[in-house]
Amino acid sequence: MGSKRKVLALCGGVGGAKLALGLSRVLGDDELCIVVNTGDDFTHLGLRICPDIDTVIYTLAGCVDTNTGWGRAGETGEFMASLSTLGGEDWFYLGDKDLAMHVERTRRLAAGEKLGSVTQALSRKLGVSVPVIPMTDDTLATQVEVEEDGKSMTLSFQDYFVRKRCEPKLKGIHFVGRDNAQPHSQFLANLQDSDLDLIVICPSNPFLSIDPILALPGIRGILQKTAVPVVAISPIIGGAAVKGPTAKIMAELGLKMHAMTVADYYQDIVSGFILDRRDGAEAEAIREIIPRVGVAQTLMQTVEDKIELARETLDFAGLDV
Ligand code: FO1
Repeated sequence: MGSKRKVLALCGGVGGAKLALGLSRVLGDDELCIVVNTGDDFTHLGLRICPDIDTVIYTLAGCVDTNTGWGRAGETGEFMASLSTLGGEDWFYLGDKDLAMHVERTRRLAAGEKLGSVTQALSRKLGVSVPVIPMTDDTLATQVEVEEDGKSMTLSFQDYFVRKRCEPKLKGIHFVGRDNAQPHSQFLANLQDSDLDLIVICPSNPFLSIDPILALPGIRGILQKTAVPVVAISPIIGGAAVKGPTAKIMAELGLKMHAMTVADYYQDIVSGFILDRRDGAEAEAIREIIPRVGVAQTLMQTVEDKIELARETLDFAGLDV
């Protein structure tokens, strides 16, 4: 291995966490920092739930439920079943093991600890040594404008995503608190580090998972101006989303399911873009708007796939691998 590398990864939930795992296997703990979306966070049953942070931690700790991509492997549902029997709110599934995470996080936050410090403590307890940082210690909440039965309404992200299973027609996305939420100090320190070699935008949903990070005051401007390479990996594979409601959401926002749509969305902040082989025909057109375009196998089913995409991303950016 050559000299030390320094990489900052911006990450949402399931798809992003997979590449974060690959990067963590290729880079040392002092070479990688993962900044995670907290726009999906909410308070439910009195507990502070941070789905994307937990997805990243569980994935890196090797205890994520690989069927869903979120929650813990080998989970039991005694709490949920009992809650259901009592007529409690059971639309958001909290497994017994996962529940402990939310209880301990809520206790620490109530005692005055900041989310970043809580996240670091809990991830360390689960054996994760690479820094996992919430994008902010403050509250920036993703809300959606939807139309249901001819009526317009505003829903919190999890109400829309889980309770209503993304069924209402999506009209718009807002980030409540965006003007007052400060980027996490470690996030800013990494962005301003003169040794930083690369910023990776993981293959998460650009509109729901990455945009909240970019919406924090100053972040988009820093990315537009930085001399550090910024490389985004397209979450679209073969003109489709790997999983989940991305296709429906993009159609409702009037966007085509093409890698080009994502490239277009990121063009003012990235210097490089990696798309899947299956979308390779779009590479030439994307080169017109982003200087460097690479093609790779971006479907990450196995750990080896995740490591390989991480290696290809670093190599694409000219870093030693
Ligand atoms: N997603 C679901 O579709 N249904 C659930 O009941 C659910 C519970 C849940 C609990 C903890 C957690 O960390 C994530 C959970 N998710 C669930 C996933 C989550 O809503 C979304 O995947 C993310 O917010 C989008 O990145």
